[in-house]
Amino acid sequence: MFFSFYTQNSTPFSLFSLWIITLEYLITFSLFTRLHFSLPSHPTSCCSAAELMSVLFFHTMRYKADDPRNQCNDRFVLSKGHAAPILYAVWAEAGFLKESELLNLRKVDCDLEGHPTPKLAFVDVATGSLGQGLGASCGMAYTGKHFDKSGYRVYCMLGDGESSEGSVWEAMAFASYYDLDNLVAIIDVNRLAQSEAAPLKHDVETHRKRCEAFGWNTYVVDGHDVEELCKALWQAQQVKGKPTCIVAKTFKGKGLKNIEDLDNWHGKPIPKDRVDAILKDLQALIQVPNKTLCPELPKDDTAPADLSTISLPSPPAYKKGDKMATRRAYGVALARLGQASERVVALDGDTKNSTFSETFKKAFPDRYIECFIAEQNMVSVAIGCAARDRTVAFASTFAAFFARAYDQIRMGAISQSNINLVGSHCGVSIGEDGPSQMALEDLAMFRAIPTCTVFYPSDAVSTERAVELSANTKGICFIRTSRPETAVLYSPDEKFQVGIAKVVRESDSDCVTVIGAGITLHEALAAADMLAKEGKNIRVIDPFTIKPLDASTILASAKATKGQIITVEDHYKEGGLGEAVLSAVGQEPGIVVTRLAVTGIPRSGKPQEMLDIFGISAKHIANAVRQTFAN
Ligand SMILES: Cc1ncc(C[n+]2csc(CCOP(=O)(O)OP(=O)(O)O)c2C)c(N)n1
Ligand SMILES: *[C@@H]1O[C@H](CO)[C@@H](O)[C@H](O)[C@H]1NC(C)=O
Ligand SMILES: *[C@@H]1O[C@H](CO)[C@@H](O)[C@H](O)[C@H]1NC(C)=O
Repeated sequence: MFFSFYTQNSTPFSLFSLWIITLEYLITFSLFTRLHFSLPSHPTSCCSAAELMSVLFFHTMRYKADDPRNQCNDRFVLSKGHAAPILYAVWAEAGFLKESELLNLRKVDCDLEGHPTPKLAFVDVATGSLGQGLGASCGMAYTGKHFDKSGYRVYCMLGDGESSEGSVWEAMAFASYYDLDNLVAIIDVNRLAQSEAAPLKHDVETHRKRCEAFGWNTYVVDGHDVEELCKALWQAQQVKGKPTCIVAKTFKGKGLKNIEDLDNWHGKPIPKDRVDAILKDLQALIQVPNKTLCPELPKDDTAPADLSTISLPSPPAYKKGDKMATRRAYGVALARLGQASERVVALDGDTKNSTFSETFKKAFPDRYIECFIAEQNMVSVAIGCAARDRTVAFASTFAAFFARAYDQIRMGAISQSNINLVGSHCGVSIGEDGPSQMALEDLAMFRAIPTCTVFYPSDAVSTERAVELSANTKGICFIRTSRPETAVLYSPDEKFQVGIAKVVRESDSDCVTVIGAGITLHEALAAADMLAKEGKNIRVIDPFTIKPLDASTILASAKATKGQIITVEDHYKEGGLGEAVLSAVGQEPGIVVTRLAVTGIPRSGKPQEMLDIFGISAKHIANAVRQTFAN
């Protein structure tokens, strides 16, 4: 309440005594929070931020301390996640955690882990791989401003060392481009990083210039001056049209005698023989008796998320034999799903007319976020948008370019995020654009993500169902789409499920099971036609999801075809469809898996030429089948 006595660029002038008392409590609290830092973790990284955290959590932010994930609360992201103990300390002070619980920090049976994860209700996104918190905060702020249209604000704390990450600057550019005036970044400029000083040391002016150059309203403050912090954070709330950055000059290990501002203390516990003296020093500084601090409550202006299943409004409108690229079918599917739920949003990184997310944008311009050519940030923004189930986010680009966001995707899994990533232009079948644009590692990459479901639809009907299933599937979903036009294989009423394959060609006399997906499923069907003329029948399987893989359908088919399986994929051999099949049948005796896959670095050429050169076309599949007879 006292902050309402601030006017721009002035100090408080009335109820001064109340103000002073509150300040004293905040200062006291910041000392208390420092007291927790005798715990083993990153005490010096916490101490520099004690005042910042105190002011944020007990002066600036509005939230329900007993319901940290309430949709109306202000959000806080600790991007410098290694300072986790300070986050745990404020939530203990807020009353959500028991103070005694803090002593179980980093123990195997306690969720107060070394870095914050959403196992804790007050954590929306996992942090600890530096440079990712601000992108996620941008997603939350964009969602608050443009989708929820609510008053909650987003605060993100970064380290100065961390701000060397390029992804931080992708996020800085995004936030100012979208006028995210509900977003505040705080850089804890404590000079030191892990193994040496951060490049700018205490040069807060250069920090300021950089932030201003990126379009942010910027304040340089003494990060240990509670009153200055209260004022700067209050002013940030008044600014319209720009995000605010608080460049806070601090000292690493502040308050810890013979440790403060010294090298070589990053991530080190306070030596046992020094703890007592340090605690005594800190306690001596405390001037007022301890008192519970109470955060202000948020406005109740945000509705809870509607978590009901999202279904396509009608069956896919395709006829068998129609020609359509799965990438184009993705756009149609997402636009149709967008009719079913307002929570569906799309993001893209300037490839919307290639991935066809443009089709969604045309239908729902207000629910499309252009992320420009910054794929790492796009993934983080999507994670932020999907936090607290506020949206069902689909982010698309060329599948190859998700490789550069792999760390963000990995952190998305730890964040328990339900984002959907859609990668187009997979494999050599894109043709003329050449190897830099071809995704040939993406299946391996996404299969290795623990929470990930990997869809690889082969026609327009199954693409629609993949998009629908993905919207309702927990964990990260990846949908691999293809550039060439291919025939529709399924009728509109065909049912699809995660982990259930389709047998698309079979007879009583099949000699081999061929498994293909996307373009190679169509090559397999062409091979089946060629072989049928020679009197050889093959069974052809569309796995639909590569992870989970339908091992039982594959095994049953293999047993019906003398144990012979041929896999064919527009992907490198390592970690792709063939290896997924191998690991599914690995325990079974008498099964032989022959794998056709891309090897080496491809080149430009016509799609069909590429499939031939890299040994995954119908001709090669037919030869591989004939070979199994020769053996
Ligand atoms: C992407 C990434 N690289 C490296 C690390 C290892 N690491 C953890 S903390 C740290 C130093 C961080 O310095 P700064 O951002 O200044 O934070 P401080 O602890 O000084 O507040 C490093 C290098 C990491 N966690 N993430
Ligand atoms: C705060 O007060 C409580 C009881 O009022 C007391 O048990 C506790 O030790 C005090 N904490 C500190 C750090 O002085
Ligand atoms: C995307 O749109 C731009 C601008 O209209 C156009 O130049 C480009 O060729 C389009 N790309 C594709 C793949 O259609």
